[in-house]
Amino acid sequence: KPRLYSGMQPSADSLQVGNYIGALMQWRDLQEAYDAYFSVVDLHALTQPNDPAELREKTRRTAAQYIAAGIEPSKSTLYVQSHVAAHPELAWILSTITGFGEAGRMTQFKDKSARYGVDTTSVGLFTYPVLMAADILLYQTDIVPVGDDQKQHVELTRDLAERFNSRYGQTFKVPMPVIQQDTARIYDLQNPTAKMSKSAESDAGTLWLLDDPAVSAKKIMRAVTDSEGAVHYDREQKPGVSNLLVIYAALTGRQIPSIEDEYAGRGYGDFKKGLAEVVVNEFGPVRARALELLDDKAELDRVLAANADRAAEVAGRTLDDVYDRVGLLRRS
Ligand code: AQP
Repeated sequence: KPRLYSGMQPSADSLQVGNYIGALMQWRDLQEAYDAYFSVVDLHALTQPNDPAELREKTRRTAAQYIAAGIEPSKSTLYVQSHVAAHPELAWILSTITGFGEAGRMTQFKDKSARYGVDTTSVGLFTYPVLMAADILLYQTDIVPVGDDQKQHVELTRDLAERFNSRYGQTFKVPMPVIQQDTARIYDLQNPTAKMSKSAESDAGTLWLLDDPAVSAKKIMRAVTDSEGAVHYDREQKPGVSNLLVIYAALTGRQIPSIEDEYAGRGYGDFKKGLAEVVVNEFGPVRARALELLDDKAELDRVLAANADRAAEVAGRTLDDVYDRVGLLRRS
């Protein structure tokens, strides 16, 4: 089977609906046809300020939500990035073939460092894309499903793989990004032109997977719409209603026109009630399963350890090859 690699940062207690629709639903489908590696990228999360105890908890919670959403740890390799030491080890080697200017051109770094200011921007944030390249290349990955905000990082990964291969001989597979469609992009319920995001700090605009169902329903009923009163899709003129339609369609597997037809001549109240029901039905079981998994932390940790062993074996083979090729004297 071809290989797939993807991951998420444990940057909040709960994942949000954008993570579910934009990533987890696809991962769940793709794990059938691919030898899939899904990582909780905790080393990446260290590029933001973190409380240590909270980061540990968020890491477990993120893993539990992967499983609750249908990623099967017996089918896919679902592990915590820091459990496999080869990630930062390969990142170091790759950093020695990455240009300073090349890394400086990454738009995510430019955006975030502009936001934080130069004194609070870490070197870790600067080298984040190199660690991401290591994540992907360690597994001889064929495809990397990501949002379009990550496309540039996958391009860098490809450049680094090609550079290394041409300098030291064929070592890495050059991976392909698989960019999610625009219709899989979910926006903030209160500010429907901004991407829904774990770190947006807009609680009323974010549908959390682990929200109490009554809370999710209330957030949907209060979602920003417009004064037209007609349920139809128009991203430009009606971003709020369009966003709700996209969520509805994604969670039910229905086409948007069929949902528009169902709610033709009915108000937003009815439509939102319908969507609230869909959301509660979808996430109720996911939430229950995640909480159940989190009730038995020892078992969850055992599953993660076994998966990390599997990942470490594959990653270790690539790292060994790399160390040989660059000329490091191997310990006998
Ligand atoms: N709103 C979204 N719509 C569709 N897909 C989304 N993803 C994230 N938000 C949406 C996809 O989820 C995966 C994990 O990405 P992430 O960990 O960067 O998610 P985030 O919620 O955006 O988290 P942060 O911590 O707030 O990250 P930054 O700081 O990067 O914005 C990806 O596949 C992503 O496409």
